Amino acid sequence: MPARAGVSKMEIQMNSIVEAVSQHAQHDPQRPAILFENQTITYAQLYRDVAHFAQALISQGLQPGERSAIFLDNCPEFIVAYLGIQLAHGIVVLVNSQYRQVELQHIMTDADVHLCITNQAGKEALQHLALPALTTFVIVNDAGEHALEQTTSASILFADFIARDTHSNQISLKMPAPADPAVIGYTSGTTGLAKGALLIHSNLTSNIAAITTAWRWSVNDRLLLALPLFHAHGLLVGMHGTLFNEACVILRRKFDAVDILSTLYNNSSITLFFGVPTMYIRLLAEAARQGVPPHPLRLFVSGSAPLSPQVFNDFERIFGQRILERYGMTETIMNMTNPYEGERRAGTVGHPFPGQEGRIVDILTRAPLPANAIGEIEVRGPHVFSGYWKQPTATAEAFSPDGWFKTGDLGWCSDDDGYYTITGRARELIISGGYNIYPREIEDVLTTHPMIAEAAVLGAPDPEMGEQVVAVIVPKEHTAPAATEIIAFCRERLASYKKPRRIIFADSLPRNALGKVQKHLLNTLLTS
Ligand code: MCA
Ligand code: AMP
Repeated sequence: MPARAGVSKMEIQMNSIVEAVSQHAQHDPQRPAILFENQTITYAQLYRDVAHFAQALISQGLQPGERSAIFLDNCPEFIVAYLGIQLAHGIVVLVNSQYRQVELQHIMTDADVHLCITNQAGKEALQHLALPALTTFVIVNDAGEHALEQTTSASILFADFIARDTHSNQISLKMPAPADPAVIGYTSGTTGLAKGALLIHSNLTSNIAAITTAWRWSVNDRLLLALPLFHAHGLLVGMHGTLFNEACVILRRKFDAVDILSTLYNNSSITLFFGVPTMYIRLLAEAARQGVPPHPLRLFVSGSAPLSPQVFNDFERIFGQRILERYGMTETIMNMTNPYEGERRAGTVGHPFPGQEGRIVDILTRAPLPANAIGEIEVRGPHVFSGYWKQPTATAEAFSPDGWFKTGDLGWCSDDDGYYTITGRARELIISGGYNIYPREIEDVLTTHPMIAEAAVLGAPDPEMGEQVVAVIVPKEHTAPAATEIIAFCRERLASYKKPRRIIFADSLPRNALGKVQKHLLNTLLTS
């Protein structure tokens, strides 16, 4: 069982992140946990709000295992709601704040969400959909006084929700158990409909304990966090690591290279920064523009997408530090990491975290492969999720008979020192700026357009985002809609980052004898 850094393992037990926060609040109540804009939130304040949020949910009728969604950009209320739902024994559903009609309709229905913590704009987007089960909105007022609305039974301001019923503060709270369900992260799939990956509390605590050991996270660390909290990277690594270790996070609403660079330059208390490769590319460009590199940090970490050796080397040259690249997934949180001490090797993701395993298997026979051979990466350990929400068949297909999780990523493991290198993907997936985009989801939307007969979506290299979305369109009856109209059509229905950056018109799509589109043949269109 994970223990707090610097405190005897016998003395303290943490079966969940919320239990860690509760213990830190007792141990050092005035220690700052979250710095956000002009607010400093201590561990005591954080736990008090979390407890009130949990009590308000229970008095509202929340049942153990019931799902509540968070559809918000980064803010302290996100953390309070996240931990409060877990303390009330509910399950948190994470929703990317850019999601629109198609994603929102699917996730809220699939997870059977009754209560959503969001802002006024988010509530309006959700109210336009057919979601009869979603009856309660807790509204974070992030747009100033003008956004204040009347409290009703269906809609209550966040501040009123945690303060509204002094009697509910008497409700006694019980910490979640290690095997209790904690959070569902939706991750898209080949079917076009996202699947909910259900993580239990012990997945979260075991993984953050492994990360703590590997990266030497301690109470003295201060993380500058501009990753979105609605994905695993920002929440289950950045925020969890901070709260687990009684450390401090400087939380940003969103990433802005100018702000990050000047904060790193001016604030020497920061020890950690985590980002996706696009963020490092932007920081390098901004450092070149300003001509001033920041002070060195204890650790810069990159993940969610491949970090090119070029960016790795440029960063070392300009910032004087080697980025630590690691590899993760929503279903497993963190899988592999370059060493903290020892060689951080460009283009590799290092070794499995302590207490976790990795192997390479043949993609067809599923037999383990010898070192240096390319195959599919499989992982095993206490960090691996318990299954896809309400999808027993997909869950069974995702695991080998002896419990290895099939990541869908291709790679190899070196025979001399066991470093893993990711070489590609066994599944069709575009990663743009650290966001996963499944072509099928966009193709399904495109083919609902009245003037489009067929559509195929593929990824093309992009110097800043890594990859970008390209759509090949076969119009109906020779009258093609304008490319701008096709892009607007996608943007209205899906998160804006999924919209095609480029549209290519074609007379037909190349198909094999079984009728499957041969995307490798379409790749030639990208260069023409
Ligand atoms: C924003 N836009 C994008 C992307 N982000 N387009 C393509 N790819 C993107 N990633 C578009 C918006 O749709 C919008 O278009 C315009 O850019 C401006 O939006 P804005 O929000 O201002 O963009 P930004 O702030 O510049 O965002 C770039 C970003 C962001 C900071 C790199 O994409 C980001 O935070 N990425 C990190 C994602 C992440 O945390 N992934 C982890 C998941 P328009 O104006 O036309 O509407 S993977 C994971 O969790 C696993 C466990 C792991 O291994 O980490
Ligand atoms: P998600 O499903 O959003 O959690 O994204 C997980 C996927 O991101 C993995 O399956 C990989 O394809 C990719 N990924 C994460 N970290 C890395 C990395 N360091 N290098 C290459 N791909 C990565």
